[in-house]
Amino acid sequence: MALQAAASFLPSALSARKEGTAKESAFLGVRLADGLKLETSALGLRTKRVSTSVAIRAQAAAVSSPSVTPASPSDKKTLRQGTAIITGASSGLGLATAKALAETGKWHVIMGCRDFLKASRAAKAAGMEKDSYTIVHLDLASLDSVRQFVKNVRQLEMPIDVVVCNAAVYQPTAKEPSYTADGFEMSVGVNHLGHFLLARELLSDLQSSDYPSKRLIIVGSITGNTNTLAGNVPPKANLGDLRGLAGGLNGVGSSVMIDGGEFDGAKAYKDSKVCNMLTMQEFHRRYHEETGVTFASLYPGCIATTGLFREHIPLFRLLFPPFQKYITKGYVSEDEAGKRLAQVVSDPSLTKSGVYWSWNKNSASFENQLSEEASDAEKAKKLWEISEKLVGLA
Ligand code: LMG
Ligand code: NDP
Ligand code: PMR
Repeated sequence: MALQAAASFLPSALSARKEGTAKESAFLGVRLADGLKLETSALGLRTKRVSTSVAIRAQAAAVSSPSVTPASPSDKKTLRQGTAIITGASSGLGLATAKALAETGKWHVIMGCRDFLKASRAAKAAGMEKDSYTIVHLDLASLDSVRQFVKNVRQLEMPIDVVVCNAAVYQPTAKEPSYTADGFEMSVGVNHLGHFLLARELLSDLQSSDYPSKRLIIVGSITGNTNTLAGNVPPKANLGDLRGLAGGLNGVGSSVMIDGGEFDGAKAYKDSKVCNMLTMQEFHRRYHEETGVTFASLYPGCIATTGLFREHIPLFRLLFPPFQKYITKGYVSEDEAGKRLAQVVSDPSLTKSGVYWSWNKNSASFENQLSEEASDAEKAKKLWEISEKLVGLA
């Protein structure tokens, strides 16, 4: 695969040097041969200033402050460079967030991506400085890959201060389900179960970080929330009693849909987003006090131009951006959405845990209300327990 060939494209942030008898060095995430030494960029503090900043005019709980705070002299003395893992950073929101964070000089970004070459080209095209990021292979459609990713990230010997679960697939036109390596329906398998295992595995790393504000961010969406107009466009999210999930979502002994219904790709995506938002809250309930980690989710706005809609019909892809821009006014650019997520990663005022962030028309962040289902604590607990069985944690 591309990954094998990719070794020669290693960014300077991560150079792999063969030592002794090490024979091969398939790129990170594939395999690291014995004796392979990883050299990572020094995590020295940088002082480059942020070129742009989004003002947060906080409503509700948030306190007013600039989004990605420029380095100040006192920061220089006290705050080391942070390390943020972002899944699916090869395009769209993930890439824009990686860029926004890297540009501040305060963050080193570990890009967890399934396609190394694509990620490498995307980072270069976005103008990210070579030593501001490290690409590590991660295919969320395989639990083995997730476990391998965790091992590889640990071998980098960088602290893990923030984890952003951002990657997703959306299959609105699929007639038949497709499956992950472990046999789960793809949308829920990648968007929820892959991230669930990843987040659970990395929690101890977050806990042991000495960074002042450690965060686990899971990207949610308005379309999973039936208390909004967007969430009422059919098919609507609904997890039901989770009987399909409990049956393994494999289409063999059970339905491929969480609620036990017929396959519907658009619904599976929306269901997966409900899972993301429920998971964030369950993490908060179980671990916030014990670990000090901030758990949060967000709706970054409608980023109508991203690769998320790649499988939709061409007419949709043509009309969706102007529809969102001029009719719903819910549209945001990838850059703007990236700055929003970067705020949730690093803004000193957004440390509240268990929160779902949204932004108003003036790009001011506020704590938003989740739908009844997406804030159902009983369901969150059940989802957690079934999910941990499916990914082999219980
Ligand atoms: C499905 O179609 C697709 O089949 C599926 O593939 C997937 O994409 C899925 O949700 C995603 O959608 C839904 C389909 C049917 O909607 C359409 O896209 C049809 C478009 C029809 C266009 C109508 C005219 C709009 C104005 C013209 C603008 C031109 C640009 C068009 C661009 C199109 C891109 C979208 O959906 C329907 O059945 C249509 C009706 C949906 C209305 C839903 C609103 C219900 C509101 C109910 C009230 C809720 C109360 C909540 C209160 C909250 C208060 C805050
Ligand atoms: P994109 O398709 O641009 O980005 C999705 C990313 O996920 C890509 O980098 C993709 O990798 C990666 N990915 C997909 N499958 C896997 C996998 N199996 N393993 C690892 N990575 C994978 O979409 P967006 O940027 O729009 O989506 C990002 C997040 O934002 C998602 O969580 C989505 O639900 C959320 N969101 C998006 C909205 C929008 O309007 N676009 C609105 C609300 C939320 P590759 O590049 O290799 O395909
Ligand atoms: Mg929606 C205020 C109105 C609003 C917002 C913010 C969105 C966001 N959408 C809105 C309204 C409508 N949409 C209306 C009235 C319609 C019917 C015409 C409509 C349709 C529609 C479709 C077909 N919208 C869509 C689709 C998709 O395929 C997208 C989707 O559901 O992906 C799961 C989508 C979206 N609308 C949004 C957002 C943010 C999306 C996509 C991304 C996501 O939730 O992750």
